[in-house]
Amino acid sequence: MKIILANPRGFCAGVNMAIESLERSLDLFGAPLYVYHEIVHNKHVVERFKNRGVVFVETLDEVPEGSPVLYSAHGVSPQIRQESKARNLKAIDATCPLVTKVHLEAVKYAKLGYTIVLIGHEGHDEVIGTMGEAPEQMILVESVEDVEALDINPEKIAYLTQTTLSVDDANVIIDALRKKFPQIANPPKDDICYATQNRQDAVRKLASKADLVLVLGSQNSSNSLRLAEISTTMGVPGHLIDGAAEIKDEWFEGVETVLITAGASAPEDVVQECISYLQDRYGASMTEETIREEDVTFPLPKTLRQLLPESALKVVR
Ligand code: 2E7
Ligand code: F3S
Repeated sequence: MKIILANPRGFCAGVNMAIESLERSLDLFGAPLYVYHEIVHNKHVVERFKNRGVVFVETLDEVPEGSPVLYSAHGVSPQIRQESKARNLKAIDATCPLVTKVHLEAVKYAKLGYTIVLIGHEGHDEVIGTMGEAPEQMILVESVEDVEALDINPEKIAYLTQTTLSVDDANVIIDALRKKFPQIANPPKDDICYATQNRQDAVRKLASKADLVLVLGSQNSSNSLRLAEISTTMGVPGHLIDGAAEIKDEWFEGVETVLITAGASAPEDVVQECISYLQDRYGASMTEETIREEDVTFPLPKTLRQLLPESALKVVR
């Protein structure tokens, strides 16, 4: 058996920054430390932090008045920021800057009186946060059918997207929007982030060389789900797994080449664990294929930088 290891895979700049923010906050404040929503959508990351005294909450009233609270990488709505202020919480905002960019676009279009169509997945943390920027002026669409059902004034209309969508699926919806509203506005640069695009491009390019694709990531990770979907759509079965323990022997009948990749929230150690498993069980050999270099880093949140000594500050890779 041959393993092709996809690159880029795994942690993106936003995840590195969010995890580093939580590490530094734990050093500074100690446990228990509260985080609003899962810091990233990965079972291992969340479990490891839980074991160190991090408490993940779904509502702010679970956080004791006056305590520090971290916002997850997926961002929060202005309503959450207000509630946090009212409870006197010390907010540390680990929102990915590429999500903040979408929030700012929503605010800009809303101020100009636009109706904003957000392409995204209902109930996802990021979508809830972004919709909160202009709830009266935003409409969520998930499909072409949703676009067809839109009944809005086409004069001033713009679209934005969730950062982790399938590029291909989003383009189909954008085409439908453009057909229905030819004058629809959109930001100069894509909202689907560089990390999402690169991980998808790698699967699109490499899956055709494989008989099976293993995607490391959790079931609630939108970007990871998209990677498994893309390979399956290409006719190469894609399985989204949290780790080697979920690998099933029956997947490997007649399989000569396995592509392994990981979503933006999946730690590298679980990737390596899968490789070791396949090497031990099937004597697999491995080659890594890099389709693009990534060199993106984000600084720690300002509130955290102000609390840390100068010597502890470094740009997070
Ligand atoms: C933040 C954002 O945590 P994830 O699995 O999140 P998704 O959005 O894919 O469910 O991955 C990292 C990440 C991606 N997007 C974090 Cl807005
Ligand atoms: Fe940010 Fe994209 Fe990662 S939005 S958190 S860089 S997957």
